[in-house]
Amino acid sequence: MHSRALHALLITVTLSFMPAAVRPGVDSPGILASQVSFSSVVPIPASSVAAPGIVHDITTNTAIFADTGAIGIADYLAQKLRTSTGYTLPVRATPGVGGIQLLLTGAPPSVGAQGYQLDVSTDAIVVRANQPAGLFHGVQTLRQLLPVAAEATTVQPGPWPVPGGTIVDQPRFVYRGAMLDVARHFFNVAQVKRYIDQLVLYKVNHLHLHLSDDQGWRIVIDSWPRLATVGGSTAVNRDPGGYYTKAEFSDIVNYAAARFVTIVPEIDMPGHTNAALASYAELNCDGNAPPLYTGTRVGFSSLCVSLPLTYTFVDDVVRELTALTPGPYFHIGGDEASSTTPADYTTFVNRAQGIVAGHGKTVSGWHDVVNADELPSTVLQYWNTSGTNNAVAAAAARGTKVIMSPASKAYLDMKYQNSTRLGLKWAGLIEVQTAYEWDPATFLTGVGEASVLGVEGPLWSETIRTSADIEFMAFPRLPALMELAWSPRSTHSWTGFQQRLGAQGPRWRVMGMNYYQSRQITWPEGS
Ligand code: TNX
Repeated sequence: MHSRALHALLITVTLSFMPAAVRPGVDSPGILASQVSFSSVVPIPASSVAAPGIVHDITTNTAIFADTGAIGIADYLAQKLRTSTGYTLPVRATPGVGGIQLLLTGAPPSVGAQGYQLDVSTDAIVVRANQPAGLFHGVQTLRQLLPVAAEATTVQPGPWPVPGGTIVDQPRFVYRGAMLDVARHFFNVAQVKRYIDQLVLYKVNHLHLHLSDDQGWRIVIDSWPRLATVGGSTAVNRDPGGYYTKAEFSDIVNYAAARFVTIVPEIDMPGHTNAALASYAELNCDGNAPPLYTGTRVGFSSLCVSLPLTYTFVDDVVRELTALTPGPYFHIGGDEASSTTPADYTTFVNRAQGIVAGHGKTVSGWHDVVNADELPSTVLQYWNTSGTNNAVAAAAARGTKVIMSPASKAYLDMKYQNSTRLGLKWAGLIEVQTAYEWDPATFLTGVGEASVLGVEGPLWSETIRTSADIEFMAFPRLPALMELAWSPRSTHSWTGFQQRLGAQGPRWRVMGMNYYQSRQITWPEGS
C-alpha cells in the first residue's frame, strides 16, 4: 500500500492526552495525531461527500494561490499553517497549479454570500466562494480537516493530510453571534482578540460587546470623559475596572473585520446605567450622583427621561461610538428597565431609536424594546425563557427580525450543572444537550424561520473574570449554538453532534483553550 494511503488509515490513532495543557513538541507525538474526517466538522456542513482513499497532503512544496480579494485570507491561512508546519507556504496570485486555491469564481450561486465549496483531491485543495466571507468560512472548515497539530504554536513533524471529497456549504441564518459582557468584568484587547480567534472556527460572524452597565462603562467618549475614568474604574466584586481607548476599540473592530466578524456595540439604556449616573451628577433627575456600584443586582438605575441633557448625552455617545463602528447595528440594550415607568420607557426608547437611526445605524435591542414603538428596521434580541411572547410575535408578523438568545438555551453564563463553579442559574442549568436541542425557528410561537435573523450566545460576566473562564463557559456550548445557526435543520442530530463535538476537544487542547469536559460528549480517550 502507498504510504500516503496507509497514513490515511493510520490517522485513526488512539489519543492519549495528558490532563495538563498539551505542550506541542514536548509531549508525545501521539497527542497531536487525531482522527479527522468530514464527519468531525462543526457546524456540520450543509452537504458533503467524502472521497474514500483520497488524501491531499500539504507539503514543503505547497503554495497558496489566491484571487485578488482573497489575498488577506490566504495570508491568514498561511500564517496559521506556517507556525505549525514550518513550511514557507508562499501566497501567490492566481492562476496557479495545485496547492491550496482560494477562488472567488466558480462557486454555486446557491451558496450565497457566506457559503463556499471545498474540493479536496489528490491534485489540489480548492475553496470557491462568491464573496470573501464565504472563502473565510471555507478556510475554517479546512482547518478542521487538518490534523489538530496544525493548530500548534510550534513546528510539528507532520505529515499534513486533508481527507478528499467535496463540501458545498452555506449558513441557515445570516447572523451568528456571540456576546461578551465587558461591563461586569472588563476584558482587555488581547482577551477579546483571543475570543474572536476561537469564535471564527465555528463561523461566528458577529461579536456583540456589552460596553456599559451599572458596574462599569468601558469605552472612552471624548465629550463625556468621566464615563471612562470614573464609570470605568469599577467592576463586580470590586475587581479591577478598565476601559478601551478609542484606538483600542478600533483595534478590536479591525481585528474582527479581518476575520469577517462585525462588532455590535451595546450601550445599555435607560436602565443598567449606574456607572454613567455615578460619573455625572447632572444626568440624574435630582442632580445627585449615586455611588459607583460593584454588586450584581439589576433593575435599580434609570437615565432621567424628562431631562433634555439625557438626549444630548445619548446623541454624543451614539455619535462617537458610531464613528468607531463600521457595522450596521447599534444595540441600545433596553432590558430590565424596572426603575423606569412604562410611559417613560416608551418615550426614551422612541427617542433613542431616532438618535441611532439619525446616525445611520440600524437599532438592535433586547426584546423589551417591543414595549415601545419599535422602528420597522429595529432588530429584537429575544432573551426570555418562555416560548410565548405575544408582543414579539406581533412584531414578527409586521416584519421585524429577531435574534434568538433564549436564556434557558443560549445563555453561556448559566451553569452546566449545580456543581459548576462559575455561572448563574436563574434561567436553569444548561448542559450541552440543552444548548443543542432546540430549534431557533420554533422556540418562540409566531417567530418562524423567516423572522429569525440568527442566533447569539450571550456571556454575561458577573462570575467570569479570565479568558479561561470565558472559554470554560463558551466551549462547548457556543459551537452547539453555532451548529443550530449555520447547519440546515435536516442535519440536526444529537448523537451525530456528540461525536463531532468530541473531535473538537483535542483541537482545543492544542490551541491552549480551556473547555468544559461534559460527560454527555464522546471525547477521544483521555482528552
Ligand atoms: C439578565 S437578560 C440580564 C443581564 C444579566 C444576566 C445574567 C438580560 C438582557 N439582562 O443584565 O447579566 O441576566 O444572566
